Amino acid sequence: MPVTPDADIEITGYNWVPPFAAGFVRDLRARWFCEEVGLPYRQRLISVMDKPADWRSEQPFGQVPVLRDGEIHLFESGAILLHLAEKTGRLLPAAGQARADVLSWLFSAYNSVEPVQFELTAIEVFNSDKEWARLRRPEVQKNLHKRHKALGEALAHRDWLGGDFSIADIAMVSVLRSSAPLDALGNHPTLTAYVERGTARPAFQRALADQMAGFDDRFAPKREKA
Ligand SMILES: N[C@@H](CCC(=O)N[C@@H](CS)C(=O)NCC(=O)O)C(=O)O
Repeated sequence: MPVTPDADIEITGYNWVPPFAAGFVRDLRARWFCEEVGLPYRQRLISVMDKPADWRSEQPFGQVPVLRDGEIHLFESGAILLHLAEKTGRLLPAAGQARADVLSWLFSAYNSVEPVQFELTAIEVFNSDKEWARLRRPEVQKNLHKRHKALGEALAHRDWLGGDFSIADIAMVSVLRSSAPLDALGNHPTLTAYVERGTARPAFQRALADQMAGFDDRFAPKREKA
């Protein structure tokens, strides 16, 4: 139900991405929220290679996702999750320590885990053959292991970061699952189980299926004939 052509909420994603990115584009985080709470949204799928001319007026860094909610417009998937949670009163406790916990973990996904993981991605996926990558790799692996260890300890006796499932888990599971190509969770069974728990949720599965259904190879860049 959430993908609904005349819905008030519009989520912008891509109409095609290279295979390594399919299923990981960050509009998935907003779609996942909508699926969890049954909030209808329409999708706007743009070209990653040929974005609308004025796209930076909607997303200053030229990226996705962007959310439109009537007159309101937001970029940054974390801000979008927060907006949707506040709008619906779901997946974010209303007040007190419970709310503070969810906000803290939400920001930690974006500020304390994703950047370290991204540094390792830059090394392993995009620059693995470079000399600087060989020199930098051990330090980054150590830093990421420390973050994962701390997170594993926080999750040792609970299923979800804030107690109940929340927007912090949408963000953190999304960040951690994108480390799969790095094989970085191998030493952290608690985190592997957490990611499995999150991605087994029917709402995640529906959101993923809808993102994948939006990719169309007809929009792939045409290769020059050799
Ligand atoms: N911090 C941003 C990151 C957005 C982002 O990295 N978007 C990627 C897709 S997941 C993108 O549009 N990449 C294509 C580009 O930068 O041109 C968020 O969480 O929304």
